[in-house]
Amino acid sequence: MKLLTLLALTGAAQAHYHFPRLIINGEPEATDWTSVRMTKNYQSNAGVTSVSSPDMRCYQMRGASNTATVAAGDVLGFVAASAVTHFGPVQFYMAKVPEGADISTWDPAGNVWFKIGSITAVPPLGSSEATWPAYNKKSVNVTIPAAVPSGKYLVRVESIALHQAQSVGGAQIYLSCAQIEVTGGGNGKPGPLVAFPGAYQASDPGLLWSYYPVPTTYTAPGPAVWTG
Ligand SMILES: [Cu+2]
Repeated sequence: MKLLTLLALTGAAQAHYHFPRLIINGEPEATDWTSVRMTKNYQSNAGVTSVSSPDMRCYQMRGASNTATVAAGDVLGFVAASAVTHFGPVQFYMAKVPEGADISTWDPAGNVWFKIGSITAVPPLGSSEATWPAYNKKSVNVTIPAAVPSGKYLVRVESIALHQAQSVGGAQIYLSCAQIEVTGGGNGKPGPLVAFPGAYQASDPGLLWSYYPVPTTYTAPGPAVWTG
C-alpha cells in the first residue's frame, strides 16, 4: 500500500505543468522563458492555490529577456509543458504597459487586467476532454482582439485545475505572463479592468466546484471576456 501511495503522489507531481513558451504564427519559440517571464514553479510545476497571493499576478521569479511582436487579430499560443494534464478552464488576460514604463520590469499591480479569452466547460459536464476542451492539450491559443490598441502588453495565461476544487483552496492555478508588442491595433477601450490578486475569491463558484455528483453548470471566475 505504501508503495502504491508513493507512486500515486509521484505521478501527481509529474502531472503538473507550466507555460514557458509562446507560439507566434504557428511557430513555437526556440527556448523556454524567452518572451514568457520565468515562473516560480519552473522546476516544481506546482500550482498557485491562494487566490489572494501576489503570485496570482504572474507567479514570477524573474523577467523575460524578449518582447514578442504580435499583430492585433492574430492567434497567440502558449506551449504547455508537458501538457494541460488537469481538467478545468483555461483563461487569458491582457494588461497594457503604461507609456514610458519598461515592459521587462513593469509590475502589473492594480486594476490593469482585462480578459480576452476563456476556454471553458462544454455541457454536459464531467471531467473528460469533451467537457474541457483544453484538457490534455500541449498548447492553448487565444486571439488578440483586433480592436485592442497597439502597444506593449503582458498576456497572462491561467489553467484552473479543478480535480481537488471541492474544498476551499483546492483549485490549483497554473499561470504565466508573456511580454508582447501589439501592432496594427484598433481603437477599443478594453475592460472591465481587474486586479490580481483581487479578481477572484476562494469561494467563487468557478473555484469551489465539485465534479461529483456531476453538476449541471460551471461558471469560470473573473469578468466577462472583452470582445472589443
Ligand atoms: Cu498537478
